[in-house]
Amino acid sequence: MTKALDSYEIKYDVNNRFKDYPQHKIKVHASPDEMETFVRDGFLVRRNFIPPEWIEDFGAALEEIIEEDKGKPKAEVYEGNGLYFRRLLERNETFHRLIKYDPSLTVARALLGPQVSFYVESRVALAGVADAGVAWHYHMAVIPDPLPPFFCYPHTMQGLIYLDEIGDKEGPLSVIPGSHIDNDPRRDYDGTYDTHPDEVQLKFSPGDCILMHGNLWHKTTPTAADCGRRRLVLFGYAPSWLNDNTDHIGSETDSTLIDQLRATDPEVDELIAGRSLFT
Ligand SMILES: O=C(O)CCC(=O)C(=O)O
Ligand SMILES: [Fe+2]
Repeated sequence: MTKALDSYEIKYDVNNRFKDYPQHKIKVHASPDEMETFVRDGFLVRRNFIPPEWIEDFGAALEEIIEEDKGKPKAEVYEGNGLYFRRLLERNETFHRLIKYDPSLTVARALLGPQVSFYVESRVALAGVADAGVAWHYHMAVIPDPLPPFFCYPHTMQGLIYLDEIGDKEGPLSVIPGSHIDNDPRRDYDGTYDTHPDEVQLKFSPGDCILMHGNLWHKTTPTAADCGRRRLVLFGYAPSWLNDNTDHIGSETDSTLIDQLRATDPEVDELIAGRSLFT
């Protein structure tokens, strides 16, 4: 019997004359079988995804960020859920370790293509706070009805790294396998904690990760009153060409000409900045 492959190689040729038709060789950190499962089910669980010392380092970096955000007017504190922290690559260089982290980057490139963009965020639910959770949802709530002829299905990949033990009290994560590829994502359980007949409940140890498609339906079970803290590093990839911006070329400007408009008009913000989960 031959041993199953735990990695494989993809060679992408890209049709870009201006970059001399680049070739991207990717050693995918997953077996072909695992990738097939990911494509079908919409997720892949990775135990011990990060080196043990990173758990502590990410936790320490998060502690600093939690402190920095205390009392800030735009700090994200959600009753019945927890705290969120965005743009962590800009806030602490400890998270830069994830930028070229092959166990996730190569999987993202195998799923989305060689050119992907990347971000890191965090969700924290505090110890001893009951009923903190996230009801059924999916991340790419952007599918219009009717579907435009050239609609670009929101294929993205996200990763959730847990820094704490997630047992019954801390609220396991539930996912619905296969729910990421349905073009009609309106469901009667949207925004509820209802039990779903197909849900798979997952518990985690520090350093574990779930990689998932951005449109996989998931929820957490709300926390118990005697729960431990529940810290999560959330990261994600999208095709880098989606937000077709040219910020990195041409002469530089520190103009703030558009900033006020963006701050006061969500439509302008979306037109300029792209990613918009909640509009
Ligand atoms: O905390 C978790 O396990 C999941 C959180 C989540 O799904 C989210 O914040 O979008
Ligand atoms: Fe989520």
